[in-house]
Amino acid sequence: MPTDAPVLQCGARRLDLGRPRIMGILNVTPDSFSDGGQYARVEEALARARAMVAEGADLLDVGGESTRPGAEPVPLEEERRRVLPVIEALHAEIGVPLSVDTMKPALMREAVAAGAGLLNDVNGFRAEGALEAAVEAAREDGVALCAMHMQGEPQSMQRAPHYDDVVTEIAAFLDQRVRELRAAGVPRGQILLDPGFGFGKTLAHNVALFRGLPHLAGAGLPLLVGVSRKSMIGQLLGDRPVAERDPGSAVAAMLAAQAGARVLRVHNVSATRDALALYSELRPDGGEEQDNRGN
Ligand code: HH2
Repeated sequence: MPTDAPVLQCGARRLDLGRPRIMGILNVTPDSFSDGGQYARVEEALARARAMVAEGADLLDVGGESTRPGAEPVPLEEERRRVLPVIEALHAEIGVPLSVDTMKPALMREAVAAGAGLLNDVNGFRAEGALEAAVEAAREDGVALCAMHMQGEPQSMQRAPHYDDVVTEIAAFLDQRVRELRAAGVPRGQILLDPGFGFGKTLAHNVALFRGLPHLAGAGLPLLVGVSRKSMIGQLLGDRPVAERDPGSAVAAMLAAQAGARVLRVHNVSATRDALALYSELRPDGGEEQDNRGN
């Protein structure tokens, strides 16, 4: 489904959303649920980033705090130490927009100074000072903001999530975030929204939400979807372990694109690129969008 924001302004860089885009995940953490510890050193992170861009990543999301269910919060100083040198090095070397995955206002500002063009906050800019920091960066530096829905917080969010109507409630939450950002002066072309798969949601909630993606996309702002390797993929495939969830994740990314998502946040970039390319070639309407074969 088309949106009315075909280009996302990410600081000095721009992301054309005329076709679905791939956000490669770069977790510089010791404990992320699927790739923790693999890219903790700057050189390892850079090598991984180069590989993802070569495979077709259109932007990279650098995260220094795992938000998997039950994860312990990371102190600011430690998150800084993990994330900032990687963003600086990537900014100097790699041309795609860079996103920072953080809930901390101080780190948001510092990451933008280091070269990040997108602030990705799984907490939807609700921590004290986060909205102010994000709005300031959006207005002064033209960075994009991704506001995600989460019920509860990572440590406890999967204990007993509850919704009367998950799609309606999350649509209302996202709408409220947009109103606040717009009222604070953030242009529409700098806003991305994310329903937050797996963040305070049971399998049934995640499935209902996925089926509701056309409804969420219909609100007009570009949607980011992150289901890569998540437990919903494992559960829907009969308790598939994390290491075996990439084919399912690629199919889910393709289905999300078909339902209107504009940015797919994934670990396995090449599998996602192939799935999106085939979708673009084989879709029944003949494909109105550009192809996905190149970068
Ligand atoms: N999911 C994770 C982290 N950040 N950001 C957005 N916008 N949307 C998501 O769905 C999302 C996100 C969790 O996945 P991952 O980064 O692989 O794991 P961890 O939190 O353990 O580092």
